[in-house]
Amino acid sequence: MTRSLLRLIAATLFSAAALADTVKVDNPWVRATAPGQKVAGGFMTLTADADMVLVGGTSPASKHIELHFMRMENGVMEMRELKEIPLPKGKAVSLEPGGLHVMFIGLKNPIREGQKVPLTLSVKGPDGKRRSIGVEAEARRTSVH
Ligand SMILES: [Cu+2]
Repeated sequence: MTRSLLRLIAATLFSAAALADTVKVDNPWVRATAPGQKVAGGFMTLTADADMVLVGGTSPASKHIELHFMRMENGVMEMRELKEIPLPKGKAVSLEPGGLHVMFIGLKNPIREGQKVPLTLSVKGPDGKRRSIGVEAEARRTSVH
């Protein structure tokens, strides 16, 4: 297939998705890494205009994207993988340090402060169909976990 044809198909898919149920993504960012670090947390606020579910994602920056939940339990950090994160209609769901987040697993390169990291979120709509949402997460350095 030619490159322009692929682009045309992509444009058609995206415009079709724009007419359907969507998820607004606010303030997407990713934590800049320390030397040798192979994972990084990604954060944002998601607001769906229908009952949807975040089911995963992909990024050229890492081998995998996982959905995680983190909390402090008796002074011990507990982090576990979630299969999905519900996005109830009209409710802002915050992915933030110390709670829900996306995890970039197996980083191919260090993430430097100020860098834009592409991320494609996969969400499932009320019809059970999956949609892709492209996001650019800005890398920030912060000491807060
Ligand atoms: Cu995590």
